[in-house]
Amino acid sequence: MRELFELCGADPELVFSPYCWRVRLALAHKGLDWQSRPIRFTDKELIAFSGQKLVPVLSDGDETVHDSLAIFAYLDQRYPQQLLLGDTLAAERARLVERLSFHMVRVPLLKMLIPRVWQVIDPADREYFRSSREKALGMSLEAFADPQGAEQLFRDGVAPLEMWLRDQPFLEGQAPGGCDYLLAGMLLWAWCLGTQPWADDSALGSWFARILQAYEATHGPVKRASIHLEEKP
Ligand SMILES: N[C@@H](CCC(=O)N[C@@H](CS)C(=O)NCC(=O)O)C(=O)O
Repeated sequence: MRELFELCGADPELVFSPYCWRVRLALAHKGLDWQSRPIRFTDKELIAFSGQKLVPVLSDGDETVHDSLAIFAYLDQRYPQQLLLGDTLAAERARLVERLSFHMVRVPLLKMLIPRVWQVIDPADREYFRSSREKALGMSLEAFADPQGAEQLFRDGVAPLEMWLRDQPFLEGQAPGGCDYLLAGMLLWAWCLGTQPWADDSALGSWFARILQAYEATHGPVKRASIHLEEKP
């Protein structure tokens, strides 16, 4: 059996982690099915078998793999159809895209999404979420969150991608590959949390719609949160 341990909100059907979405998209790309095992931030005992504390964790028969990019590499090695990363050189390029997406897209989105994450997580997770994120950020959630300012940061971060996608339908060319899913996972984070800081009629918006449509065609509609932001962290 193939199981994907992934982060959920108070509603177990609301899975919103960008890293877990990368893996869902990668599994769909390979035509592989899986059982979702939604876990909350503090359900660490459910992934203790992986020897670490973060999701995604893929359990595939006797194999356990964590970390989205490591899971891409594992899937290519175990299921060579429809490669995600390809040869060593392509895998190194994907690592570069992963790092760039972390700084150029994840940081603006985090500034935008913190109040939304706060809304959807189980209230029992909130103390852990606050203390772990404040430790990592070196400041309070209130000082870091900046939903309005983050929109400009996001636009600046994705500007090179917008130009790239005006010339071709996917980051990887005529068909989607690993780099598309590394990035699309980040955007699905925003999407699932009920927001969309890109325009439908932008090249990025059309690209995202193509990836989402392909996923939904085989796996059904993606669950989105409807959020009223009166309750702040
Ligand atoms: N580099 C890892 C990052 C994994 C990661 O940060 N996962 C987050 C989900 S958004 C997590 O498990 N957070 C739980 C926690 O912070 O305790 C990957 O690409 O999979």
